[in-house]
Amino acid sequence: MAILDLDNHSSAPPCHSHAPPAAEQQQQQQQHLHQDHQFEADTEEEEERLLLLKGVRHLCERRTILKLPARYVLPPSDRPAPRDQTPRTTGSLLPVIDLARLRAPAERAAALADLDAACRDCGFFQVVGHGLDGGGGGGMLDVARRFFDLPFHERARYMSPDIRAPVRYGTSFNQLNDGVLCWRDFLKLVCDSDLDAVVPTWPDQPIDLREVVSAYARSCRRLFRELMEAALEALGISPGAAGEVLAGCDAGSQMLMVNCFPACPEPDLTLGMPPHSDYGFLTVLLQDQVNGLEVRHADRWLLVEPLPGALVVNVGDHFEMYSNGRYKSVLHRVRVNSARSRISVASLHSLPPERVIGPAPELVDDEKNPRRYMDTDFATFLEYLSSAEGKHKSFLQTRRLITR
Ligand SMILES: O=C(O)CCC(=O)C(=O)O
Repeated sequence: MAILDLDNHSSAPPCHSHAPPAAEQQQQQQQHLHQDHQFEADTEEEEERLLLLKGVRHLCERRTILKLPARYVLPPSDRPAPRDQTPRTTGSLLPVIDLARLRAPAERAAALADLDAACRDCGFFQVVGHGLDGGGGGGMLDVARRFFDLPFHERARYMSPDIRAPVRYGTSFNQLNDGVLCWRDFLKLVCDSDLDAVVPTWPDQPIDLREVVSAYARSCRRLFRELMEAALEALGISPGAAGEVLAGCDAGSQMLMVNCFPACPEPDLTLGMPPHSDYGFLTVLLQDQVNGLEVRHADRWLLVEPLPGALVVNVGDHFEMYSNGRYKSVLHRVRVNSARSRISVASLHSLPPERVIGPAPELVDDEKNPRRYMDTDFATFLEYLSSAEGKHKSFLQTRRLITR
């Protein structure tokens, strides 16, 4: 869940609804670096620590790294298995959902059954026929790559110690809790149903970033809406109740996590992202052709082979709770490699942050389907993130009433 900082994943757009007006936010962002002297060090040790806080890209730009710094080295039990021993998702392991079939009246029932099976068995699927601009987000990946290629001082304008900042450049997973750092830098962009209000606070370099990313965010929101409508139908939710959830989706939260995983000198000792599940209803993931995403399935890690033009979609914690456990929010992680840098963009979607989420009443009955989860809200999630429990990266576990 992308639990991470509120950033990462995790989630529901942090406190977006309480964000200060755009100009004020921009001013605040620019003040962060100058104000708090967060990068000034008195000792060599401190200098080293601060260097790592500036992110993996900066580290690789400043030094030739032949050996992984100790802060990134995972204990042996948490390391990824060597690549040649990791099973890959080919064929039916990661189901492919064709939106064209969902849209064709004669094929919809069969496509809904496939979607239902994917959400129950795997929690992950790939979507083709989505019609997103650029054949699946090519423009988005390109502008993301150019953003991470900017000189550090440009990226650093968006660094902030405030994990709730709606625009934030950062590194690792959850800087608050990570004992071992992750080999990842990210740009978090909280989106809103009123996107026009937030776009002026986003980075102004590269010059086309705001235009390309906002178009991509809108496409993801439409795709999320369409998939939710289909999944609610597949679950058998009545039109009235489904309509209420869909209205919540329209006004709901969206967060883009733009991830960069630079090439890593010792990739088998670390991870780009540790095992986590996502906080919202659905996540739409765009990745370049460099693999790295691994999904937990049948007690092993499967490496997801990118399918050209496809988007990867996964069920998040909220959907598992809402479906009373029928749909699965599955652990996933990202491994890195020594040859190529990888870019991915996760779009995390949920209902508005103030909404309480719990099992749909029509999916609960005392005999066969007892309620499996407590109700939850965003405030509870924030508490979890800052607690010791937040180290385990599975908020969902803390909401379970029945563990089976
Ligand atoms: O990069 C990926 O493949 C996954 C990213 C992810 O899990 C996240 O941003 O939450």
